[in-house]
Amino acid sequence: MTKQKCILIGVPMDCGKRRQGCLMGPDAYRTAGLASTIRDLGYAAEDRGNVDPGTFAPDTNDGKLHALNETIAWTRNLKEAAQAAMAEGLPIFMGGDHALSLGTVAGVAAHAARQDRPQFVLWLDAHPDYHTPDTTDSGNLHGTPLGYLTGRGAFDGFPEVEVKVPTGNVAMIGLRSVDAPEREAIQATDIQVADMRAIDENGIAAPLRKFLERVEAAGGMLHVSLDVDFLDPAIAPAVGTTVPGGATMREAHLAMEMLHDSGLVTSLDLVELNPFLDERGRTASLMVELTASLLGRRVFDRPTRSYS
Ligand code: 5AB
Ligand code: MN
Ligand code: MN
Ligand code: MN
Repeated sequence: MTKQKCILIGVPMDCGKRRQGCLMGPDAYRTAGLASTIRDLGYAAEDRGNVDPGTFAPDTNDGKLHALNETIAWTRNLKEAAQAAMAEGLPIFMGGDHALSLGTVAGVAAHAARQDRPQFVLWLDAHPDYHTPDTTDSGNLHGTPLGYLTGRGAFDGFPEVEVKVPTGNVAMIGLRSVDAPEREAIQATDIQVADMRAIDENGIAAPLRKFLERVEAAGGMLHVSLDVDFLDPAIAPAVGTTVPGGATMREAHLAMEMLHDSGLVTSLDLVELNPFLDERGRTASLMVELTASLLGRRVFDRPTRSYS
């Protein structure tokens, strides 16, 4: 990865689900020293403060979908903020719940299209977040971003996704909680999936290497969306949707180290951190450490790996 400028963007978005607390995420990352950690690795890092959703009609929440108007408002503003930040460096979105990816990925994909480059998305998560407003049972829109971004189903009221992410450009790694409508839909696509069973059998390097080879061969831009619940709750308790049996500390660091060595990552979401549920900041600190690995912190230098 060339040492470009990292643009830190706080996204105190908390409306993608009912349990509150993710709005404290951006300040937890600041407190855990994300910017200085990045600078210590030799990058420039600018903290641009927080994005806001602007004005929106109050949500009555009498329908199935929770905080629909607010989520749409965030999506609009985030899409713009993401597209603008891509012209300047490597944006790191400090969330905020995973509904923020509705906007951030739409924005980075729009930027990629302008560069005539395909957008790839790596989803590190216990969940596929592949619902649509129709298929979601919970009505929590943090479970829908990949449905929206790939053009699955109707997202009434949301900005139109002019530049969809082709399902063949998506990899989901870490899955262990998949709802029935998501499973059926995923199986009908060419999304690359590595659930925890596959990781147990083959390790995390094999599916990631395969995906990175495809990104590199296509000359793609790579967005990484890192959900705290990708990690095992024993090492990352600060998330509302814990699912046991997640990635270990070393699996997660290895994935980040491989992402760094690939030189392919162009944008990053850090999502679902709920500092209210943390234990003395350990989850926030772990997410900062993982970001450091993704940006090149290492024990010894290794030759940069080519994936083509
Ligand atoms: B997260 C669930 N599939 O739709 C739903 O944390 C969970 O961003 C979604 O991955 C989890 O509510 C969303 C049961
Ligand atoms: Mn998620
Ligand atoms: Mn999740
Ligand atoms: Mn979650």
